[in-house]
Amino acid sequence: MRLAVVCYPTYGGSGVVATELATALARRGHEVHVVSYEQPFRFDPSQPNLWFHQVEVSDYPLFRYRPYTLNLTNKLIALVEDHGVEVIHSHYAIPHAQAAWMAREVLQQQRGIDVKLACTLHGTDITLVGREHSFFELTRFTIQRQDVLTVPSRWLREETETFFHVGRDDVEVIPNFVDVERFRPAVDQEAAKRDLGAQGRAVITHASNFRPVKRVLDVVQAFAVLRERIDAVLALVGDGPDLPQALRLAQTLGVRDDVRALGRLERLERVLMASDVFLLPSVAESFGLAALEAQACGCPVIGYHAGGLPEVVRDGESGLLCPVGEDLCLGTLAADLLSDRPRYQAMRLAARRRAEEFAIGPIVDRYERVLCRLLGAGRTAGAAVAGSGRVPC
Ligand code: GMT
Repeated sequence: MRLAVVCYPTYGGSGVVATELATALARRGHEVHVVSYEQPFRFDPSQPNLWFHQVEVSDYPLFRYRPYTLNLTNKLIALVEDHGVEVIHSHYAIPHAQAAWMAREVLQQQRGIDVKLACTLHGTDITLVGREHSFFELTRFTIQRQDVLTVPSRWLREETETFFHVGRDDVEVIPNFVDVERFRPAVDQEAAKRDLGAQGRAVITHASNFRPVKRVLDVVQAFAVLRERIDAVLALVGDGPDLPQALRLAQTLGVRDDVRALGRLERLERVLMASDVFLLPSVAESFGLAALEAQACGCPVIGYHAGGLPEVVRDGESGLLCPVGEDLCLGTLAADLLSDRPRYQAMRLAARRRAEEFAIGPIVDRYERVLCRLLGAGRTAGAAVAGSGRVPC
């Protein structure tokens, strides 16, 4: 299969899923062209069968706002013409699904070429941005015109169905996945803590893009509650608009000296391996990839019973979920858990087991099947073609 993958290159779940899926499909012998305005985070340029195509954004004095979507559309048209791309897989609807649909229209009407469209909806494209009046109609129109739609959770499928009037049978749930070899419990957790300057202390971690949906202030409030009982450090990984306010709140609550703002990290697993608890109190998380990666490192997750998180974290088994907004509950449950070593150790094992259910291989199989199915009879995914390492599709 010759595939174009359109994604955001930034530090965040949709770009990570798109890039790792592209890499995995390239490893299986598919020809994969990743398209974005910058080379994505976690993209490996040395991987055979995998190419990156940068969208050059036009500048002209008349353009107060640069027309990225148009440049992207033209890039997709060129990729189909020059490389015989058969499927365009957009990650995050806006503006990728619109650009893919426009490219297909041009190709069909001007060249008589039929390209298939797949779109993976990731979260705020449906729950927030896509619902804005100025995006809604076009988002609804273009997602309805995709040949296949996938979402990472049943919860996001329901949101898509309710707000965008897409039939439940037209949306396939394919969860996020994790490389369980890369994200694994530390052989020596104390050594991992030493690297963070937190030897002998509990490490509480939060990783995100620090947007309002993540409720980062609740992370700090919860940490302050826990800190009254447990000697702990709060590791904040990533960056975003709410980080400065979170640090100010830590100052106000008297815990600023225990907070480490680590910024964007290439190797998140190093911090997760040192972590004792991962906090993710989002109000509408479609899945929570970071929570999955934390569990893969044997780190229980504490968050809110909201969005798709209960589909990732088994409440009471691999983590603990509180009612939305109850940051006192988050801090108290975390402190109780860390004070009960046998229960905590059992939860660490359960977290790892839960993550193994989302191991990359079988989930890439599902994407591969869905994409290959688009190419029609005789183009199904399956065992490698003898000797070539290539799949039939
Ligand atoms: O929706 C966003 O905030 C952006 C997006 C991203 O690019 O990080 O995150 C979403 O996609 C991830 C991958 O599918 C999911 O694991 C995240 O839960 C989801 N974020 C939200 O729904 C808030």
